[in-house]
Amino acid sequence: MLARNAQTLPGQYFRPFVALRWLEVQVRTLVMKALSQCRLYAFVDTAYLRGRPPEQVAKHLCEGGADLIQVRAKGATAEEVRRLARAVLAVAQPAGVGLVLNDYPAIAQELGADLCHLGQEDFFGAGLARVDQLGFGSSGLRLGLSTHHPEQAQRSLAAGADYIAIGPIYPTGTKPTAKPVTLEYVRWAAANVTIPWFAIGGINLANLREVLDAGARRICVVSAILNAPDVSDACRQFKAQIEAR
Ligand code: TZP
Ligand code: MG
Repeated sequence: MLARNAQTLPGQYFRPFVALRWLEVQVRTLVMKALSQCRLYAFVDTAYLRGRPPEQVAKHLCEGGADLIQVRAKGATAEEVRRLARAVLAVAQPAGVGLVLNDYPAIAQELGADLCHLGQEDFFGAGLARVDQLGFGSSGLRLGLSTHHPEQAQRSLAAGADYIAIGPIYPTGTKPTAKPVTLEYVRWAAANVTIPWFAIGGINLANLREVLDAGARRICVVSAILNAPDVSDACRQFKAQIEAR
């Protein structure tokens, strides 16, 4: 942190002080929180846009206090994903909200996203064993992995994932074929996972409390936010309950 009190500085240092202070503010607003400090992970999922412009939804998520936004576009072409991610990034990054791109590590790297998210099959099924094999190099791109079982969590940690998702906790229309992992897996994660982890799947304002009671500190929410009449307000309600812990 720079000197807080410019009045105590001799005159010749005042201009550099102001310039550095300005730079500090610019950097801080452009940089997302540490993952460990991210509590609410929201989505721009094309399945729930219903004609709304993605940048408008992203703006509402940011205003409501989302710490991370994932761009998820199942069935879209790579070019559509690129366009969508670029639009959301232009809103999220200046707001200090991290952008996670689902499924497309090369596009995530190309656009300067903060993170990429992959499923177990996308990563281990492609023959990868360690995150550094993705060749992110000095780009600073980080990786999150979905997990559905303690063994998958353990191998994801060993691979060097930056965070893992634990779910789906409950049945969910967003991933209708996935078998719920139940709160049992949340309790296991709370006792055993040593990197940031997010509970996901079927979480809404009515069951959030029991997910937090089971030990989750970080929550992913897709449909309960994107289907809410007021996206910002829904985010605020999730954030308030999560941060009350
Ligand atoms: N991975 C596990 S469950 C899930 C994903 C992407 C969907 C979560 O969506 P929702 O609408 O919050 O249940
Ligand atoms: Mg995937």
